[in-house]
Amino acid sequence: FLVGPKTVRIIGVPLDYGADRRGVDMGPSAIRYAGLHEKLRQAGHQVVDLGNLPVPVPESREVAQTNLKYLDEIVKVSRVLARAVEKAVEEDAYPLVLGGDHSIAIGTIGGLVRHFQNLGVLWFDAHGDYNTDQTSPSGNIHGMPVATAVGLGHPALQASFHGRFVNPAKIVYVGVRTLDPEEAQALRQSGTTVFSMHEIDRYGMRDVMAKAMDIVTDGTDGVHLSFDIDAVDPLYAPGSGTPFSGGLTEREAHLALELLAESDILSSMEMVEVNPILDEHNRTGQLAANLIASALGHRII
Ligand code: EXY
Ligand code: MN
Ligand code: MN
Ligand code: MN
Repeated sequence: FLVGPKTVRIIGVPLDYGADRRGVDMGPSAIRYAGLHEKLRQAGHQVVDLGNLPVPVPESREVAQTNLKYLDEIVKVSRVLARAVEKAVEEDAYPLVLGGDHSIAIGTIGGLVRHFQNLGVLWFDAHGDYNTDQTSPSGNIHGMPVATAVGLGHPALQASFHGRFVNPAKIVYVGVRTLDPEEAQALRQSGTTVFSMHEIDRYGMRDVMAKAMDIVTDGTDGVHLSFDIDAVDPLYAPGSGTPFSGGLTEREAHLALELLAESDILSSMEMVEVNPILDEHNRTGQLAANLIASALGHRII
């Protein structure tokens, strides 16, 4: 097996409070239905599914039009998720978090930094997710998790972090192709590394991943992969609420994750923003399951 045998602990987070479009709350089911467990077992892993965390439906809540929409709900779920993720890594299991919108990364990474001293993060996304309540054009918290993870933005969002944040120099983006103006400015000053689509076109995915893996492994004691399915071009991943053209091909995405599997550097992973309502016969759910399997060493031969 490519990737050393792991106890993969699946945690579903059916949350769509962080996004404007409904439907990503069904992402965990769509990814499970695509045969996730079987593929992971074939790759030599033990799979334990904790089911979904309880998340109240938005229809039972009121939306206040603030620059932090559904703040209380997101903070509550983040706390529970952070604890589940922390417990998993403490028990030597490999957390696999299924979203849900990208605001769930606040809980996932909050839990991870309570365990790892110096966490590396690979962030696959069309977007930067580096807004704060001060810069966000939408108030949607799924545009804010990376800023939160480095300690920027509203303190309420940082509750899960217990005062320990990710070093921006250990964050690497792959696939970025759209940023808000103030977000771009903040990112330029952040110390993170951004491999936008330009770098992927220019150097190829293989070289980009070699550089990315160097950065996130150097001096770190854990590496988290946060994969927003909108990193992949909408041609291959139509089931996403924030599609943006000019993205990764299906093959580039697989190659990136196969290279990660070969080096076996990941200690946790999350797959987010799969929206079955916008999908075509669960094509995007299947792609998400296949990408997770690739990252965990699944091979056809
Ligand atoms: N930058 C925009 C905002 O903050 O509203 C869009 C963010 C979309 C975030 C997506 C899922 O990665
Ligand atoms: Mn995202
Ligand atoms: Mn701990
Ligand atoms: Mn995105």
